[in-house]
Amino acid sequence: MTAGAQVTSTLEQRAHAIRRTVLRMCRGRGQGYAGQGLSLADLMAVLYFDELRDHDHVVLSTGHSAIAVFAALHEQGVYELEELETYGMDGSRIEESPLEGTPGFEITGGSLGQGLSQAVGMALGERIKGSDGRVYCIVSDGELQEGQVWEAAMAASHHGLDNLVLLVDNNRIQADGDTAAVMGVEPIPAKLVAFGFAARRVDPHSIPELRAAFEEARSTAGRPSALVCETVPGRGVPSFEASQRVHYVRAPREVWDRALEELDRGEQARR
Ligand SMILES: Cc1ncc(C[n+]2csc(CCOP(=O)(O)OP(=O)(O)O)c2C)c(N)n1
Ligand SMILES: [Mg+2]
Repeated sequence: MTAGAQVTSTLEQRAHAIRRTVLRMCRGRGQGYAGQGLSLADLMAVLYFDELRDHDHVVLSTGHSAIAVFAALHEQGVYELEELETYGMDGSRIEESPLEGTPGFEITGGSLGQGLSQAVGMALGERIKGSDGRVYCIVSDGELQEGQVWEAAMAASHHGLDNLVLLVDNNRIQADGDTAAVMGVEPIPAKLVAFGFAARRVDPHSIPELRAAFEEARSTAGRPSALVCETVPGRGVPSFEASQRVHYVRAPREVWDRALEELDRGEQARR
């Protein structure tokens, strides 16, 4: 196996572990943001286990997608699985949308559309300090309907923030249905290019493609980068991909048990 193939295989195993944690988190209370967690797992694996360096920041603008970050932080040893299984329960630190003080999170999520503005401030701050810190900001397609995102995009390119990478979770759905039907946001890369970004679409379920895109972003000078990730809600659990193309999943325990089995079968077939 080549060195690159070895890294891919290790990161794929991480992504699988992240997906398992996502399903176990939802199984606890029988509900959660399963679609987002499953579809962001590969991105989380590459971000947290290949891309991030010491001074870097992850700004999760899409607060409700925290489940994916929690699952990645479990892989890093920040959270125990037992605690993650209290996801969304009264009194738990593991909230569906995290707070600024929740370990591993830099901003309070929940009110959508604000994270890129905060990420721009952080990226500018890193540059002013003379630090090599980079900022990775995750926004959703639904958030792109908010004007504040585009003000922030304008500021990012005005300041030439090449230490900022915008990651768009373009899953093509939002709480009220298909994004294209609610209020279309495409063509996203062309819009971001017009705002001064180096922007491209990425298959976020291909580890090699993600790694190459991050590498390209790292070598882009003088402007921010954006990776428009064509995420598949529920990715990795075929029955979820087919029938849970929804914002939020509520289901009895057997459904989560079956999903875990499906996920493991898929992983065994891949190996
Ligand atoms: C400022 C703001 N407006 C409205 C909402 C209500 N809301 C919660 S999730 C959501 C859908 C947003 O779309 P997206 O993030 O693409 O949803 P997903 O693909 O993750 O289902 C909305 C409108 C909110 N949380 N914040
Ligand atoms: Mg969406």
